[in-house]
Amino acid sequence: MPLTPLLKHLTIFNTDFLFVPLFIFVVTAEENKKVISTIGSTAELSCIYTPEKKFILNKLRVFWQIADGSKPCSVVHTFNSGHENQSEQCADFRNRTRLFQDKLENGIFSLLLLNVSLRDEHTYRCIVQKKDVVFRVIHNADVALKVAANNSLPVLSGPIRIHPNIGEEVTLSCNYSQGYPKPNIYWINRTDNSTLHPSSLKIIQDNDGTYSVFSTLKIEANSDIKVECIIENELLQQNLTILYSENVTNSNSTRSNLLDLNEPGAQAGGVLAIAIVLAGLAVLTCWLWKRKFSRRRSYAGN
Ligand SMILES: *C1O[C@H](CO)[C@@H](O)[C@H](O)[C@H]1NC(C)=O
Ligand SMILES: *[C@@H]1O[C@H](CO)[C@@H](O)[C@H](O)[C@H]1NC(C)=O
Ligand SMILES: *[C@@H]1O[C@H](CO)[C@@H](O)[C@H](O)[C@H]1NC(C)=O
Ligand SMILES: *[C@@H]1O[C@H](CO)[C@@H](O)[C@H](O)[C@H]1NC(C)=O
Ligand SMILES: *[C@@H]1O[C@H](CO)[C@@H](O)[C@H](O)[C@H]1NC(C)=O
Ligand SMILES: *[C@@H]1O[C@H](CO)[C@@H](O)[C@H](O)[C@H]1NC(C)=O
Ligand SMILES: *[C@@H]1O[C@H](CO)[C@@H](O)[C@H](O)[C@H]1NC(C)=O
Ligand SMILES: *[C@@H]1O[C@H](CO)[C@@H](O)[C@H](O)[C@H]1NC(C)=O
Ligand SMILES: *[C@@H]1O[C@H](CO)[C@@H](O)[C@H](O)[C@H]1NC(C)=O
Ligand SMILES: *[C@@H]1O[C@H](CO)[C@@H](O)[C@H](O)[C@H]1NC(C)=O
Repeated sequence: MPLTPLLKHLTIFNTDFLFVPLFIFVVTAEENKKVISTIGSTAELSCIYTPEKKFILNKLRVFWQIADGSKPCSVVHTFNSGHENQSEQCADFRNRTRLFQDKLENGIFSLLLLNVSLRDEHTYRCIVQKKDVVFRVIHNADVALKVAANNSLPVLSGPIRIHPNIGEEVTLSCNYSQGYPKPNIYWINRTDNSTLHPSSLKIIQDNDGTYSVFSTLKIEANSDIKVECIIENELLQQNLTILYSENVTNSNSTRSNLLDLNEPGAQAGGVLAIAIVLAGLAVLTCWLWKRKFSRRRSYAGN
């Protein structure tokens, strides 16, 4: 019984009929590329069409446009018959776009977009025309630009250079700013790699579109603390981690004794105490002597 559907599948898969849509799928996957770029960096939007022979530049047009269609202005970069013509370029892209001038004739029409910002998240379309008698489209490609932000590192804080007492409640806080897209946060106990649940977690989107994270973790210091805060950027497949590590004091009495012995005041106090004891002993000895003598004297006097 279970064999029948499986066999059916295999038969269908082997027919040439199914091979056609599969082939089409491969082509679309190649032409619709995704590029991930971080804020402030330069993105390369790829558009490559390798010709049989070199292109003649004054018979070539390259248009880079925003393909979304939602924006009022869609012109990103224009190369027309041997010259760049940015008269129609959207103000957003002014001075931020470059073609590989010396590679155009080899069919490399890729665009460099400088100083990427969150507003640049679009699907871009490259349209290449070649003139034989009239200009005709010979190639087009779409590139989806995804923008990520990771310009800062998480900041983790807790009690600094104060060893918490055993059993004491300790609060750690982990902040992160200006991430994009919305980050994930994890607290990990590095002693056994278990996940800890934050006591508070606030993720807010700032005016510039980036996200900030504020999280706290309350733990009971039952043993030495080794806790990590992880900020995950799923788009970049990147984890930013920061570790908090602090040893706890085994018992409060041991701690205070150790501390006291190391303090100069305590040493002076110790010396004073010994002096007082010695003085007391001296006084006692004197008194005993005196008593002995006076007894003798009175005996002698009798
Ligand atoms: C710390 O000292 C207090 C009183 O001195 C005592 O009640 C408490 O049990 C001590 N804690 C530990 C962990 O030794
Ligand atoms: C640039 O293109 C505009 C129209 O899009 C045209 O009016 C202008 O003459 C062109 N400039 C050059 C230098 O070709
Ligand atoms: C573009 O660059 C030119 C020269 O480098 C400069 O004069 C112009 O102000 C710049 N435009 C913008 C919008 O930054
Ligand atoms: C990059 O773009 C931002 C705005 O998105 C601007 O504030 C900054 O000055 C630009 N940096 C450079 C080097 O042009
Ligand atoms: C952000 O990501 C880029 C690319 O993955 C990496 O080169 C850079 O070091 C990262 N920045 C920070 C602050 O981690
Ligand atoms: C995190 O942000 C909160 C609220 O702004 C602040 O009280 C705390 O000190 C910050 N922690 C760190 C480690 O910067
Ligand atoms: C971390 O794991 C160790 C070992 O399982 C455990 O003893 C300790 O209490 C844990 N720390 C926290 C803060 O949960
Ligand atoms: C915890 O995970 C790290 C890598 O993420 C590994 O190096 C370490 O040995 C692990 N520790 C334990 C106690 O499983
Ligand atoms: C980041 O860390 C989390 C928690 O340990 C893990 O689930 C995730 O797979 C990590 N992501 C990457 C890209 O390493
Ligand atoms: C905690 O104690 C271990 C040895 O017991 C030492 O190696 C480590 O440096 C200490 N860590 C801190 C933060 O004091």
